Amino acid sequence: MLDKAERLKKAKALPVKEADQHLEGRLPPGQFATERFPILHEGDVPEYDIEKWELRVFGEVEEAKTFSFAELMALPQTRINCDIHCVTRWSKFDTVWEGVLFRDFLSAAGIHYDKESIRYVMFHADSDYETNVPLDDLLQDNILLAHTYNGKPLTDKHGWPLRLVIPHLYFWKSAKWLTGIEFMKEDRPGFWERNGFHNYADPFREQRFSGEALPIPEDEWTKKEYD
Ligand SMILES: Nc1nc2c(c(=O)[nH]1)N[C@H]1C(S)=C(S)[C@@H](COP(=O)(O)O)O[C@H]1N2
Ligand SMILES: [Mo]
Repeated sequence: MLDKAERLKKAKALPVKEADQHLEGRLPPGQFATERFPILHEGDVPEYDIEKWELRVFGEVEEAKTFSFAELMALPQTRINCDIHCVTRWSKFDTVWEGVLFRDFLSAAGIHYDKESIRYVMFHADSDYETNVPLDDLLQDNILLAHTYNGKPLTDKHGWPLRLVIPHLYFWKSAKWLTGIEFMKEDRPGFWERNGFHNYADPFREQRFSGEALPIPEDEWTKKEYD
């Protein structure tokens, strides 16, 4: 047993896989493809009593509502396959998620808002995390409130019980441990958006930072925890 622990401690990190030729168009500039699933977040991994957990919808909506996990599970469910891209330079191809499409959530859960004036949504998450996304982006057909990854419930570290998946923006927009969805008339920057990261975050246009490049070493992500 001890031997094994020692061997594991000494094990070298897997070499970073270069993107295969046929994946070229799918790898955004400045990214490296990996088969690992790095774990990145600020603060501690929260713990929940799923019976008490709830998701709040509030802000500029006709009526604020809260949803239990069971209520979300009773809504129409969708599976998506997508590539994900983190600003720290890792990309992961063909990740499979299940949950409720954001678009379906709005209609099935009866979220009414003024379509003329609501342009932005702020996602609230534990611990004290926020990220802002234009509403139009969220109405596309692969934006998911996800509870399942590769056929299994999300692990605690990857956002159980509910996380957002927005494949076409850098992955910091895909908030883990969602607690609230706020509808807004005006845009407002979230946590990373206030801390030097791009407001919109399109990986194919390399929208990493809002000003000067931040000093993130290119290989920093290879040193993070992953599974
Ligand atoms: N609640 C919360 N969600 C978060 C974060 C965070 O710090 N807190 N970090 C973001 C960042 S920077 C990334 S890259 C992804 C990482 O998700 P993963 O750990 O499942 O790979 O989560 C995003 N969602
Ligand atoms: Mo990230």
